[in-house]
Amino acid sequence: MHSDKLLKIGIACYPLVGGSGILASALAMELAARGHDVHVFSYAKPVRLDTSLPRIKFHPVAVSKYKLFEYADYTLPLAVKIAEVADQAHLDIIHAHYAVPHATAAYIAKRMAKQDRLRIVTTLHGTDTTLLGRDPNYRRAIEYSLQHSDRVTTVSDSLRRATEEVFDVGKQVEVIHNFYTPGQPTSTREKMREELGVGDCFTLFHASNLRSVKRIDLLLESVARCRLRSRLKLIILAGNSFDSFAEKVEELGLEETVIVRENGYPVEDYIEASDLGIYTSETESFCLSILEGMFLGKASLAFRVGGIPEVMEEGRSGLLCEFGDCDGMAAKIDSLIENPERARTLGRAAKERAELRFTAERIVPQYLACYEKALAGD
Ligand code: GMT
Repeated sequence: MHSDKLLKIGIACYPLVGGSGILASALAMELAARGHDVHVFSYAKPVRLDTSLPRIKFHPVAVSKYKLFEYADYTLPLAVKIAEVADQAHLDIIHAHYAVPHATAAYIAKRMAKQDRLRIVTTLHGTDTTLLGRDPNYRRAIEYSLQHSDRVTTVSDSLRRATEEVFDVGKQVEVIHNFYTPGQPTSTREKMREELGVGDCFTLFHASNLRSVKRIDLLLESVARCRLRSRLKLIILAGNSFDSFAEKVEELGLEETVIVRENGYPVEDYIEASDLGIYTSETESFCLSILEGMFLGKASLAFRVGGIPEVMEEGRSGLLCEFGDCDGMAAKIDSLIENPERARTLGRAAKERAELRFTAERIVPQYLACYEKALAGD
């Protein structure tokens, strides 16, 4: 259990639509709502961070573009900004979300800061272990930064195991699952379905940054193999440009099936309009988007990779296929098109599970307890 002591917490994260920045922003706002002072560091305002809230201060990190630099450096300006704020605001904790470069910048800041109370908590989110952790150009720096973090957490047990395989962390790695607080949809299911033109088709949604680990090729293949494709739509909420997949959509004859919205917001409106989430990643430490759907009563169909089986229980609050089994995915979609009530039953169980296990009320105290252990030198 954590005490009621109010803390001064710095959070370094990415500002983009990726899950690590979204989780870090949600955590910042939840901590501020509980009375803590929260300082957020990034090169742009994180998309879901509401900086008008009391006790939230956003510190933009400016990157200088010197002619000598072929590649602009972000790690050092971030470290300098954290150290400055640590001194001025007497930060207790700097919480690095995604190790590269945040945990390294936090370590440099801690060494530079004029106060000696600053403690580092690093949360690994996924590819900082699974991709960069295996990259010889990064591995050693990440491992060093983890060894010099006071506490290290991962967002799933699967990622904890991967982390312990890849790095010698030198300390216990704690699992703190992700949480989500759904926003209110701003439209109705009927209006959104009309706007999207999905008619009475069974509607899938996929929300991601479309990076290569998301395997959009397998997503499109799975949908293309559905026998009942004429009764199906797929909404893709794309965090990045979808242009490079347009050819594949055409090649598979999916022009009438796939509806793309780049940076569609709020996600709640689109999820509400759909019937089932679909994820085909080759690696996924947690998959926050699946959780977003669960809170809105929508289950997902996904490949059995990484931490996804920790988020949903197969056959009860979601459906899984082995990685790469596009025929299996298509068969499951077809059976739900024929029996949409089954999708609704899965969705109700998904919501129940999300509300039981992955709320801010349940998860935020685990981060606070982690901060206190870091401060106590545990
Ligand atoms: O590691 C990444 O891919 C980055 C990160 C992001 O910013 O989107 O995604 C990871 O963190 C999310 C939040 O904890 C998890 O829900 C995602 O599963 C995870 N992505 C991967 O493991 C590929």
